[in-house]
Amino acid sequence: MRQIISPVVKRKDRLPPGQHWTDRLHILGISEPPDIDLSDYRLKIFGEVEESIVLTWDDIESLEKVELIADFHCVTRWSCPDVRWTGFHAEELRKIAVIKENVKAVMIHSLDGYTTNIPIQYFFDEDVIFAYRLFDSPLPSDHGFPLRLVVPKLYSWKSAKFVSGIEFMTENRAGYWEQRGYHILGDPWREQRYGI
Ligand SMILES: Nc1nc2c(c(=O)[nH]1)N[C@H]1C(S)=C(S)[C@@H](COP(=O)(O)O)O[C@H]1N2
Ligand SMILES: [Mo]
Repeated sequence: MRQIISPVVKRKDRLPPGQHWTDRLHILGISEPPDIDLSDYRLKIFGEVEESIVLTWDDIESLEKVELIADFHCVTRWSCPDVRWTGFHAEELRKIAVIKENVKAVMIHSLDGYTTNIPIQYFFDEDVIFAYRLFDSPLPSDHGFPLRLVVPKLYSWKSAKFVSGIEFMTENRAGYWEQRGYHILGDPWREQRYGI
């Protein structure tokens, strides 16, 4: 299996300003984890694509697997080092859907009603994956079962859990927390916690 070590773990300023290390992922979410039966699960790819695509769980498992090691930085100031995830690389989506050239951002949609927006160059980055395993176990429901995004270079509110949709957009648009005052980008090294 291909392994990616996110460049965030090799930075000289590995711990972003105003953060402290913790030894585990704390569970944060806007509601209880949704109940999901994998046979009913669907992942929709829509918006600015030539044709919308719907993937089943079998489709997702057949995508090339990749392992990612990355730190996880929550805007509430805890950071967890060396988290190991397994899933598929965001770039795999380019093999599945024809993404229009004028796309500027994606909106990730989740089964708990959560959304979050990511500029396209941050989404198609070397260390962005959709994960379905955490360390050596299937992704626990609290951490986003069955599928979550992992975006190591942004605060972890961008790492949406329970992902059900990926919407390609020609303009960046604010997601759930971004509408409620979180920064539109959220770069931890620039301390983009709140505000524009
Ligand atoms: N669907 C969904 N994804 C979400 C959230 C949420 O409320 N719903 N919270 C975000 C926030 S603020 C953080 S810090 C991380 C927490 O991930 P964890 O619970 O696996 O530690 O998930 C992010 N992804
Ligand atoms: Mo968070």
